[in-house]
Amino acid sequence: MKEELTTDQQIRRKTIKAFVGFGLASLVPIGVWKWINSRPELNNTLAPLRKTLEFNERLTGKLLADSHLAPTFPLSQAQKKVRVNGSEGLLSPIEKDYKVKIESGDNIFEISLDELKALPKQEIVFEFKCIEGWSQVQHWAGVRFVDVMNHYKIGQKDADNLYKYVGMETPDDKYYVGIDMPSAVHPQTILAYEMNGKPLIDKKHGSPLRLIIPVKYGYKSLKRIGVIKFSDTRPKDYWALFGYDYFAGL
Ligand SMILES: Nc1nc2c(c(=O)[nH]1)N[C@H]1C(S)=C(S)[C@@H](COP(=O)(O)O)O[C@H]1N2
Ligand SMILES: [Mo]
Repeated sequence: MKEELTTDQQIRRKTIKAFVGFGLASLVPIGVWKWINSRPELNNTLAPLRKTLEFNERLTGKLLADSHLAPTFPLSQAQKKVRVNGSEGLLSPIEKDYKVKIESGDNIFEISLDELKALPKQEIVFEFKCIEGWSQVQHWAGVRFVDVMNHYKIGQKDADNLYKYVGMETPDDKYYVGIDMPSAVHPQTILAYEMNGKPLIDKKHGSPLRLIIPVKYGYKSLKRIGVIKFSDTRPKDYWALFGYDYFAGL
């Protein structure tokens, strides 16, 4: 016999369904699903490599589905005059032949800015929040960090696991941050090379490449990335050494 539901129960079930549907849809924008599901280049990859990549994607897919998105804003709301804060690690001159050093296990190499710019560009307008008490809607663009990981096959400890953390340092190692992996592969986490639609040329804002990580307070958004290293132990973190929260989540 079919179970009889009271009107109240029916409404509750519908509401739960609608809520779950809406919740999921709002968590992962369509672009992310497309990104997870398309990836045509994988079809040409050698079988064993493809397996780890598929694993990697299932994993990052799961992490993405579990993650929340920072609110975004219309472009018109982005501040033209972007506030500056913090200059640790920005005082030495920028090398002419700027490259980011990567350390992922035994895989140690460098990536140029042009190589990063060749990957898909991601824009974001979000509210940048400094723990010192100011915030500002800002417009940044660059490459998703997770895209860099997948493209260069870095950050994978073995066939089944990603490293637990990513450490980033300025070229002179005077400012440094540690980022937990779920936040590093978050779809809004980008290595930014544009601010307000123009190349990031301002040294004070981290030219030529900086981290933008909207799910965390500003002190994690390291300016002028020199080194990116993966590890299972917590990388050193400038402000955590002064007692600020290591995760700095919003
Ligand atoms: N290299 C470096 N990155 C840094 C800092 C710094 O002192 N040096 N300060 C952090 C802090 S506390 C904030 S709030 C943001 C400010 O970024 P902005 O100057 O582009 O506003 O950069 C972060 N990244
Ligand atoms: Mo800050």
